[in-house]
Amino acid sequence: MGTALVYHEDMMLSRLLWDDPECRIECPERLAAALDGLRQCGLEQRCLRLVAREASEEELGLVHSPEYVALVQRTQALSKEELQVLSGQYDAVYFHQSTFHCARLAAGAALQLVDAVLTGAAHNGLALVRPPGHHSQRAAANGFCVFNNVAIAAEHAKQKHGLHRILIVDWDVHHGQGIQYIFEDDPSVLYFSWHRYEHGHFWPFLQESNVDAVGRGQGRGFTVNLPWNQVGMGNADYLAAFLHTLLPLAFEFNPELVLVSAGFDSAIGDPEGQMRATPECFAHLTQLLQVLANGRVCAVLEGGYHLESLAKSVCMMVQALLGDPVPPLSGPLVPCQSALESIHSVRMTQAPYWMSLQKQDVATMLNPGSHSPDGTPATLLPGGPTCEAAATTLSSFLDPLHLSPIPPIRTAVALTVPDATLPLPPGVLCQEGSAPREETEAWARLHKSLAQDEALDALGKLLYLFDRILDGQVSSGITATPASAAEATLDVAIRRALCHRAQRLFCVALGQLDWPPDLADDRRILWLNIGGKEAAASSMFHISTPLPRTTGGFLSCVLGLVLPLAYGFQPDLVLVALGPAHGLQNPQAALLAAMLRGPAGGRVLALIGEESTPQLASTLARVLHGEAPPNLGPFLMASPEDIQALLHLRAQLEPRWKMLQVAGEAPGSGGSEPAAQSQPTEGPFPAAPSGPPFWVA
Ligand code: X5A
Ligand code: ZN
Repeated sequence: MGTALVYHEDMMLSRLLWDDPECRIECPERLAAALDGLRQCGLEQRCLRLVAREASEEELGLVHSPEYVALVQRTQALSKEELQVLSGQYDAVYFHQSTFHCARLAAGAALQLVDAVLTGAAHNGLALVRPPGHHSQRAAANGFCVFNNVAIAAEHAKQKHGLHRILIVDWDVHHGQGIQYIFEDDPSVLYFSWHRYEHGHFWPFLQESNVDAVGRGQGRGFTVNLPWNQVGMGNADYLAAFLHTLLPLAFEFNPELVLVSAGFDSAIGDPEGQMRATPECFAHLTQLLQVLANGRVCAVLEGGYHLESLAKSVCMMVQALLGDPVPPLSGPLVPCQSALESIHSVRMTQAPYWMSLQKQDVATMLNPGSHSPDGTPATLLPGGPTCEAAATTLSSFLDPLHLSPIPPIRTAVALTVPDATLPLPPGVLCQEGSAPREETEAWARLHKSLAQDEALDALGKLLYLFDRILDGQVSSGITATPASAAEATLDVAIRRALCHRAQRLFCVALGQLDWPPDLADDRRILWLNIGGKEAAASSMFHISTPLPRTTGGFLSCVLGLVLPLAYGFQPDLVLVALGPAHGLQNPQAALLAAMLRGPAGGRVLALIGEESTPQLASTLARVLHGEAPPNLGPFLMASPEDIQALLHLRAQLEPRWKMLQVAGEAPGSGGSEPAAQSQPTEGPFPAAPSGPPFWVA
């Protein structure tokens, strides 16, 4: 079991035989670059390599008309001149004598990948293919695409594997109108696409790429379009789109399989997209999708025309699929106004179809003054340089093609009573060591509750594990402490990290845990208590919210509060502490831990109560190690109180934590400075001590 990589070198055979500036970019070197990148990073070798097969005529017929398949088949025997004439009948398409063979391999690769994942031969995977597929339609080639690889794979998953809910995430920078048309009335396929749109002025210039195309008939609400109306969208915009539009719907939909139309023309440097998301962003997007469908994520290459950007982005995605910790995102994570306008309009347009969006945007609804007389929302801000990121050279994001160092140990479990029967996945280390007695005792003197033997033992283990995380030997860990000493142990952990030059520490404290009062003004610590009596923020760095009682409420809390705070803070390290009376079910704790791997580059320490079940330790170990969290169970809408709590906190915290925003700011509301320059309103983070980041040994 692992990550499948499906490929066939014959897919490099097709190429443009005449001059056509529009089609020139879809070249064989794209596949070579992606594959070379994977080899250079040592990632290809770690995958289960599968040789692509050709899709059969019957399989192509799942989506395409027999006449169209026959037409493409006949192109094998055409002369160059005839190929050029036929190509001219479609929009942005070229045929080559090898096109039929390549396109059948591309569709076959997608099918093989889905078969591997649905039969359990692989956890997840990537099909490296060309030609791409998402623009092609029942009886038409379009936009370099001949057969609709992802649509065929989805239909196959339904018909041959009996699936009922498939999510397609299309992060290519173009609208996959082909996929949209094929599934527009099908409620078993949820299609999400973001795309460069520029109010309809970008290829393929379709009205149905806009946000108001939501599907037809039974399929209404199962097409989700997020049009980008400006170029220059970056990491924060993509993340915000996932957290505030795609993921709430995806959890509610509860897919059995996730297919990704993985185009990397949405990455920085791409001539088509003109966007700014860095390759690391695709690792994060992948990680976020891996919490769905029990981790069954099948990605199929679509576009991506800047060879280095493509190669690096593919590496990042595969790294995430393999379960490695992924590099944190750099740069200020502040979504731009235009992105927020798009996100807001998706939420408004889709709200009638999705419980998870209902009543959630009340506080951030535009005030009446910003509506035009006919009641339609006015554009929030005039066009402007809101998406212009600070001048940074492209090469600094792409060069060199190597991966950041990954700790030799991904996950360690340090329990005071090592339990040999604890079901741990292979590769998880059972840590025996403890910190030196004198050191442990010195820390223990800070708190009475740490004096008793069990607490002291637990502290010694925690300190030892924590130091290995801080040294970069271990990526993530789980440790246990007696409930009576939980708060004190957490307090020591925080101080230990600060001594170790951690600049930013995100503490998610569940249940009855209070934070160290003397650190109240220390902005190196962002403290979030889940399970408090009421939603309250005594400062921008000390936040408390009740534990939501339903799955829907819990998901809104994670996607709408915890992760926006975590990504916005960009911590060096995340501490998740399950304190007394935390009230979390194991699947909830697992989801939280899994999703918190992203913001701090995989550096997560989970602190649990000694009396919690071995299942909890085991579940946390699995997700921190990269496995998918278990399903949360049936989706139940958030209660009005939970929705209120979130709205209340969002309103209070948005001025400082911009990733919480789900709508653009109204003109004149004071916060309309250009996104890239906006600095934390409470001043910069404490000055960094000189020297390398603390986790570099
Ligand atoms: C798969 C893909 C783009 C076509 C652009 C035509 N197609 N101008 O990225
Ligand atoms: Zn594209």
